Amino acid sequence: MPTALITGITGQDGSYLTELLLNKGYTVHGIVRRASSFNRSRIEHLRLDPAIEGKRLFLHYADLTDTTTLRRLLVRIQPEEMYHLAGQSHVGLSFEIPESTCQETAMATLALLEICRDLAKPPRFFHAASSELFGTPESSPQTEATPLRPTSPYGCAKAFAAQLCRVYREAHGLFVCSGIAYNHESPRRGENFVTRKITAAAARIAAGATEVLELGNLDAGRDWGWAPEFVEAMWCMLQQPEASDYVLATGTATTVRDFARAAFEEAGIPIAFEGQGTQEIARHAQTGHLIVKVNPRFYRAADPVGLIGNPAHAARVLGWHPQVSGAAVAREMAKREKQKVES
Ligand code: G4F
Repeated sequence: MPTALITGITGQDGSYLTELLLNKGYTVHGIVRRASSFNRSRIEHLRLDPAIEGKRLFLHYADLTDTTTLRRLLVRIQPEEMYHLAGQSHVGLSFEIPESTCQETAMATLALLEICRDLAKPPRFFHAASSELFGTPESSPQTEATPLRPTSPYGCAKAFAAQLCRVYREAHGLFVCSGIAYNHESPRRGENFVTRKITAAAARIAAGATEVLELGNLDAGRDWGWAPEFVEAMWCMLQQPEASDYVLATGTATTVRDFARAAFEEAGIPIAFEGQGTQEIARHAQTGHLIVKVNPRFYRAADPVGLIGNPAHAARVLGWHPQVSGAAVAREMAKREKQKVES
């Protein structure tokens, strides 16, 4: 059965992709960064399975900037497929730490492509690109042909990496695909992303916590999809006869405000928004209790506008048709979060 190597195996997408590949019979190798505390909770259930751990699932230490170790691993493992998901993934934070974001996201991708170029049998290579490539685009919805106009250091780094992937495909004949993924969420999202921040708070407040949820730009709209569906598309891309780039999106946008409204409603707390801009708040629609308030601390130096993806190419070639989007993502995440708090 095929062997796959995943960078970012401990993240949201890495964990869903590992489950998918193991279910398909793959042997999966994952690269993890050494840290003083373990951050493997998303794949712990797999590591605790004696039929999988050390038999079909192997973890290896390497840092994305440690090209010697990455090269050694690729030479030793000889994967048929490589999924490059790792890197600093918080857009807001990239304004605070632009250099390390670019090192991890842009330069590490280049290093991996260079290593693959030297291999006798290079793996099929998936690169996790992002809607942040488009930043604030001139047209909506965006396709694979929409001009890149990133608005954050993260977006610039992803644009650099995605362009290099195309160049290595065209110039060196490598099988390299970029998945231009719009926001995709799940209960495995980190709490520093707005969807999980909202749904986790909604579950705590529904269980009696007295906190007030502080958010940034409520007008921000995103094309939110369901992460387990996105990893299926990643796998499909590497099974095609030809490599290509694909927009992965649902084609609908929902504001942070509407996402929060749906999540709190699912948690049993109907909320009503009032005020505007940094003065905007949301109260419990019946009791009048303050539930959400805007804190300018969570605004970004620049925030993309008009990000909606057109997934027609993925639908046509991969047969990929995402089913869960926007408010349905909010409701599903809120439901799972509530079950977690209650259990
Ligand atoms: O949840 P977010 O932090 O996700 P963002 O910035 O869109 O990035 C995510 O999706 C990208 C596209 O797939 C990925 F490339 C990237 O790696 C990451 O997975 O923020 C979403 C929106 C933003 O407009 C932000 O300004 O929510 C707005 N927002 C409003 N209040 C907030 C908050 N974002 C966060 N994180 N926290 C808030 O309190």
